[in-house]
Amino acid sequence: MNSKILDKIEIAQGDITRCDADAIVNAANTSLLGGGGVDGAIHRAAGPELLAECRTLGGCPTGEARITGGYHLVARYVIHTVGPVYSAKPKDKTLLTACYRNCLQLAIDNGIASIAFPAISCGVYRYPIKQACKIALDTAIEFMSAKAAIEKVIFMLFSEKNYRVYENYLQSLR
Ligand code: AR6
Repeated sequence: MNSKILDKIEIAQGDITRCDADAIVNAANTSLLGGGGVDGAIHRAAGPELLAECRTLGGCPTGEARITGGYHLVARYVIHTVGPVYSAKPKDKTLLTACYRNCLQLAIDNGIASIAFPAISCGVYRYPIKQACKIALDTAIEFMSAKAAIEKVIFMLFSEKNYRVYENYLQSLR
């Protein structure tokens, strides 16, 4: 494994709304009009201006991503993506991979050097954390191996259990 790529990845535990990356990723739903979990936390921290901008976007299909301002967040941008509701079918992996890829591509398109991801689909949408972690890290590594523009990808896990899953998987790649 290319250690220079792995050095661009950071695993952290905490609240993504406090993260000082250029962009934080929101695990949204197809309406982009807010919800619970990390989506609710991001909208609360960013303020009502975020919802106002989201209303202009007309939603987002599962697997795709959209970008808005960060408003009252430390992060300048929010990249909203819609993960799959876990169904134990092969399309889950295809869609979750697309979420990570599309967020990273939007970051490059907008000159974003650092981006923080939550564990997309691993809450209300019930994606098993070990499978989702492998998809998240493998996709980020593959993407950064092909395109060098992103300097830092942070995976911000809310729970200690999920943090350890990511740490263990990253260690296994070193
Ligand atoms: N910072 C980082 N991670 C968080 C935070 C936070 N502040 N809060 C929760 N998490 P979820 P999903 C973790 O349910 O499964 C919403 O209602 C959480 O522990 O937020 O993609 C949307 O509107 C979990 O590991 O997102 C959709 O309807 C992870 O973030 C639906 O939920 C994702 O959990 C999306 O479901």
